[in-house]
Amino acid sequence: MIEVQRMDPIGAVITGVDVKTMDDATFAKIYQAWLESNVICVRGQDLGLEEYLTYSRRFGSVSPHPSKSTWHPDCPEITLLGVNKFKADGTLNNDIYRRGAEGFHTDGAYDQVPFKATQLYALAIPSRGGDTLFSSGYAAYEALPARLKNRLEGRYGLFKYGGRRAKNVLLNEEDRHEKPVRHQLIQKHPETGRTLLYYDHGKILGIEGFDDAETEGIFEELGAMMIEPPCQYRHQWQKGDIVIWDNRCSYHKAAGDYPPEEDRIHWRVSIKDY
Ligand SMILES: O=C(O)CCC(=O)C(=O)O
Ligand SMILES: [Fe+2]
Repeated sequence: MIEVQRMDPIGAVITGVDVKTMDDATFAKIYQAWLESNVICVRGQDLGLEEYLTYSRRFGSVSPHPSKSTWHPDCPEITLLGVNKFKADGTLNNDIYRRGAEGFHTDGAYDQVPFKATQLYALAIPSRGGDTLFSSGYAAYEALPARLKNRLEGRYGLFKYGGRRAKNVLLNEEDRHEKPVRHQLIQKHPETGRTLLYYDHGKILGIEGFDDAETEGIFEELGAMMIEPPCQYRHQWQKGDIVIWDNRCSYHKAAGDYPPEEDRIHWRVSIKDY
């Protein structure tokens, strides 16, 4: 029997299901829990590549990540996290080891249609550290001072992979020159209808309609809140966990703190709407 344990204020942990054989009514409960909780974990799964893709496609279409160098060699729709962590000279490659650990962010903001969801399946988990931290975009909106809410309402941010620091080493050279895209900073979630702040300090380049000094001031205010928003759910991984988060209304970051000599490996998929 499916059991959904809701965390407060966000997150849910689901047990008692096998995603390979689950019926539509059970999946509907999972999808609903995901919409309501921003991020959910389905525990105790044992999946091959195709089984993982089949389950992922229940949420939407699986789309290859622009970082081609980290694609699974047999399957471009799956990105490998934590693989090839050491360089040829034996030193730690921090772009792999600390991927996603630089700050709270939302995946795919550099895309005209950002990823609706990101899902990770845990194949190997270190003995300590390596958690993933989450924070809600609804809570971020609610926490904004009224003055900022008013200034940002109807405004568009410009976003690009790597942002102002042009941190794009995981991209091949030919993929580094995409144009910035525009996203409204205050949005309504397309499924829940709730208002949220859409922001990514590591990907935003500017805000339309504000001069450089005004934009910088807003970045500073938002950045102070968004680089370290309160972590509202901290996922401690178990092997066999599938975690999916809603990029439309949440921020996340990797803790980036596990013993580097140990394995921490995930299959990661990026999901868009059908
Ligand atoms: O490895 C993690 O915990 C999360 C990394 C990340 O930011 C991502 O996969 O989008
Ligand atoms: Fe991420």
